[in-house]
Amino acid sequence: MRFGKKTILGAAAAATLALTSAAMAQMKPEETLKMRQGLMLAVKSQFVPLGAYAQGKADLPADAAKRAENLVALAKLAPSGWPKGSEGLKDSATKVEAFTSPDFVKGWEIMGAAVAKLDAAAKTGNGDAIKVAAGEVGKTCKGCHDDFKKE
Ligand code: ASC
Repeated sequence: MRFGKKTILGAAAAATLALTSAAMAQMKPEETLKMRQGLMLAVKSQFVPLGAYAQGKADLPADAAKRAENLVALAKLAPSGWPKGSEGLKDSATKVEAFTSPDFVKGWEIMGAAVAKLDAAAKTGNGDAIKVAAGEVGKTCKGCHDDFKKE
C-alpha cells in the first residue's frame, strides 16, 4: 500500500498528539507535587522584594512592574498545581480541606484581583500606591496559608 505525503504527515501529527495527551494524562504524582511547589516558589520569587518593600524592609525594586506583571500571570497559572485527584499527594503541604473548600478557589481569585491592583500601581511608578497594593497582596498570601497550608 502507498501513502501520500499528506497522509503520512497527518498520521505523524496524530501520533505526536496522542503521545502528548497520554503523557499529560499520566502526569506522575511526584511531577504534580513538583509543579505545585515550583509554582509557589515562582510566586514567592516574584513577590518577596515587593513584600519586603511593603514592610519597609527594602527599597522599591527597580523591576517592580515586571514582577507585578509576572504575578498576574502566576495567579492565573498557579491553581493548575492543585488538580482534582491530587488531594493525597505525599509530602504536600496543602491541607485536604483545600480541595473541597470554595474559599480555596476564591483565594486565588482574591489574589488575582490584588495582583491586578499591584500591577496597575506598579505601572504608575507611585511608590506609596505600590506599597499599599503589595501589602494587600501579602495579606492574600497569608490568608490562604493560614487556612490551607500545613504547618
Ligand atoms: C512572602 C512569602 C509568603 C508571603 C506571606 C505573606 O514573601 O513567601 O508566603 O509573603 O508571608 O504574608
